[in-house]
Amino acid sequence: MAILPILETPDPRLRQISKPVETFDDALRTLIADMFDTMYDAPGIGLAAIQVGVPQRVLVIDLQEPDPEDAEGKKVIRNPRIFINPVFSEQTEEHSVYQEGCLSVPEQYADVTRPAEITVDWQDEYGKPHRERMTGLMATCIQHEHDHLEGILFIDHLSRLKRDMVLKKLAKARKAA
Ligand code: GNR
Ligand code: NI
Repeated sequence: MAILPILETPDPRLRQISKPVETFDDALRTLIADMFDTMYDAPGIGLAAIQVGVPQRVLVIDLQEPDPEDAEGKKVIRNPRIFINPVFSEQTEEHSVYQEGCLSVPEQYADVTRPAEITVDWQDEYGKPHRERMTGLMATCIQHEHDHLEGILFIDHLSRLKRDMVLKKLAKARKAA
């Protein structure tokens, strides 16, 4: 178990293009376990390996909101998902708008428009291939995570004006901290 430091913008490592995973070994599975620890601790609903400084095409997602126990100590059932070397096809013309955030752009949120549905091919941690049609928040989240593999952040989808507003607010929040 290890909680890894999360890179934040404008760290240039976040702009790297991540490389396909070719070796499905114990080191990969340790990385994935550490990514889940880091994501749940943050807390967040997704994490790309490059956000912890590893430029490999590995994503983890758990759309269940984050605390394993809520205020009343009720257990939230976790649904951890692993996506290695994800590839998209058959995206819809229809788009959806979601207020996105990113652990690498801490505590800043903005509406992002993306295809509402998308088909994803990927491999699991043993290299086995999978395909699934993604909708709703999962479609949004996996597109946000896939962007990280290409060095793209959600703020890159905003107008320059909105992006500058977000970056200004981030700078102000950091100064106050
Ligand atoms: O925790 C996260 N929440 C979120 C909300 C809307 C759309 C995407 C996300 S992903 C984000 C965690 C993160 O930065 N993943 O890269
Ligand atoms: Ni992100």
